Amino acid sequence: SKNITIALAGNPNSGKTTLFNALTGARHSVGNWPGVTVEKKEGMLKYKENDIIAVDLPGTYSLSPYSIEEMIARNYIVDEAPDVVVNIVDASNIERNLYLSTQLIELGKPVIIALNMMDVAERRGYRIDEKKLSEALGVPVVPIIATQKKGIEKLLDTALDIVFGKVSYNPNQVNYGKDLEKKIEETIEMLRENKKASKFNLRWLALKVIEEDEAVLDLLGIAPQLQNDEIAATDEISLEDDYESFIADKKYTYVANIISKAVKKPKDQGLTTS
Ligand code: GDP
Ligand code: K
Ligand code: MG
Repeated sequence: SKNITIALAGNPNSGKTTLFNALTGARHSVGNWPGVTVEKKEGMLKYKENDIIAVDLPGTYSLSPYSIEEMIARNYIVDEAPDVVVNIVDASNIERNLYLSTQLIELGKPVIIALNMMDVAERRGYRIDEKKLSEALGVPVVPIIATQKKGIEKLLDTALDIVFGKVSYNPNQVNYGKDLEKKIEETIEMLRENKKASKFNLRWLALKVIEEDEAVLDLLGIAPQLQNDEIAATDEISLEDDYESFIADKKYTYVANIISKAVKKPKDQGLTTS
């Protein structure tokens, strides 16, 4: 048995709080995140002899440095190092939700996708191949219906499998193309010399340095590198782009490609009544 911390992350209205309540029942406390008036919910449960702490992170569409909620979510994951990040994905809105998933996976902590609202997705005629989705992302995917407490045990068993090393965790990474991948490699090499970088996932950190993410540059004590001058030098990245939007576009393309393989959408989407 073990003490295990599970962070619940996902888009607003994906069902995080419903899942949190299903997991923890009345055994939870509500407070604020330090220094801000954003609600923090933390709860306890016992599962198969393990003491599990569940933390309901603020709902976000992204993990940029521009919003307090997004900073809280990402700082919690990178600084507090939960054993598992459960990413609640609204199956009825899957393409939009998976954009955040790609960002959560890049943080480097183990991610499990809890594919929620399966009832809604089915009613709307979506057919989601969970196995293909899991293979494409390289992370476990567990379908759930949080309001009916369906799939919760499977979700917890999957979390335990990861924590106890019964399944290996080898996520797939977004491929940003030859030019940017080379720059990521170079940036990682540069970061190996930075003591403050050592406790973070270097690929994630490198992407943030390239995006000139202010919070990460501050944290590492390095200046922006006038990246835009170098953009012109590559074939794949056009002058109008900045790295941040280039990287976001690549994530959207990656997600769209996964959706085309793993999800069948209803043909008459515009005509559904739900
Ligand atoms: P949060 O913003 O991520 O915390 O989302 P909530 O837990 O507040 O859920 C948003 C809404 O979706 C609420 O009305 C829930 O009752 C509903 N909901 C959550 N999970 C499910 C589900 O699996 N199926 C259905 N039909 N509704 C759900
Ligand atoms: K909400
Ligand atoms: Mg909530």
